[in-house]
Amino acid sequence: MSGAADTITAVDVLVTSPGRNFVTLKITTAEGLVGWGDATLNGRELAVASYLRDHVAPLLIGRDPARIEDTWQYLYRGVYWRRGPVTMTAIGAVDLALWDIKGKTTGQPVYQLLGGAVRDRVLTYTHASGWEVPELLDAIDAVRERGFLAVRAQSGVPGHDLVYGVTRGGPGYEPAGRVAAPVEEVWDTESYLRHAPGVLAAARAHVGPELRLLHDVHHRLTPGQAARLGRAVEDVDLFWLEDVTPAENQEVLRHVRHHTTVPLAIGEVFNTVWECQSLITEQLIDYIRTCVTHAGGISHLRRIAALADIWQVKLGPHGPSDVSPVALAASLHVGLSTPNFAIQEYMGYEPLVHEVFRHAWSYEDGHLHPGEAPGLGVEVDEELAARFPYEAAYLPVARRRDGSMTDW
Ligand code: EZ4
Ligand code: CO
Repeated sequence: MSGAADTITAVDVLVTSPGRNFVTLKITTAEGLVGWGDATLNGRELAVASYLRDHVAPLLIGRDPARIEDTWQYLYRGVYWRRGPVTMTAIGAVDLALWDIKGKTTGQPVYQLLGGAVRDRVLTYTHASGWEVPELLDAIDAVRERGFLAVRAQSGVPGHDLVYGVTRGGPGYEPAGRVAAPVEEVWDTESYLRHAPGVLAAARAHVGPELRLLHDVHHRLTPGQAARLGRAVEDVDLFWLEDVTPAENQEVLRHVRHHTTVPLAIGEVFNTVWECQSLITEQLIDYIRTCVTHAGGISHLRRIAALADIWQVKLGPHGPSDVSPVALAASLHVGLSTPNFAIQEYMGYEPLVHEVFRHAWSYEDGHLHPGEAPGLGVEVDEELAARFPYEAAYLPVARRRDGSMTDW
């Protein structure tokens, strides 16, 4: 490594769709180092690709890649408008790529640069779903056989054709379908509220006390309904109940908290520490779900973790199929080196995704490890990626039985 500062010489954006869309940032330096970042924003991929290509790439050429924090501040404060998923995902991608380069410059895996490991491996959870309870229990057994110690359980709801997190038979669940416009689902909250506690109780009775069970409500309830559901599932001993209400109005969580002791997890759609602030400092949640991609990268996720640590809130980052293997790697480097990290969501990827993104991270016995490769430990096969161009894909929308829009 030379003492002279390296400079950024090229910034490229790859949009590839090996089964689903991913936006990947590639930063190249004068010394020939390459850093990778994930810029995938599910259903709005091309907005971030344009933001990076048209507004960020020209500003990065000639900069010192070692100045990660200064570049973060430059892109965050410099934009004036601040925050928002498109801006923060773009900044997150740059941040990841620069940490990747710093790791490669120093020959260290990123977790070593973050202070080193505070644990040997990172606990992870995956998804199990079945339309009917017996199918769900089979799905839970299948993931237990793969060694998982924590499972998110989702089922169908009577009177519905489509439900978040579940497919009827068929292949694995993928929220964003390759469609020209969003699929429309009909959603009946009262029916869900009558059905879900029994499903979760059946899951607990089936697995016994040890397995960690999680459930995602996906922003569908009012505060009163959330409080009722929390009470109704208290005996299930959930690891967490996720996104019980939409979290734009965070005051309402006080009501939920007052009525139930069920552990609450929120934040996969948050982009900055400022959206987490009152939920954390008022101890209205137990787990903060911010994703390393959508919340400004490693540098900003660490800031959120540091605030959360003071208030005994733990990190449980988002990790569905739309968070690429590059971002998953980054989340694992944070997880291995952050004391108040609790659990990493890992939905898994189609085989082709593992070929396009060759990664040092690995799964074993219910845990993930980022590996020992310098940097983030993911290399992108650009030739293979180029064979799968972008395909329009959207998350569904949901309507009530009267046809009005509701939260998805
Ligand atoms: O709906 O990633 O906890 N996981 C989730 C995901 C999200 C999708 C949105 O892009 O809620 O399935
Ligand atoms: Co979720």
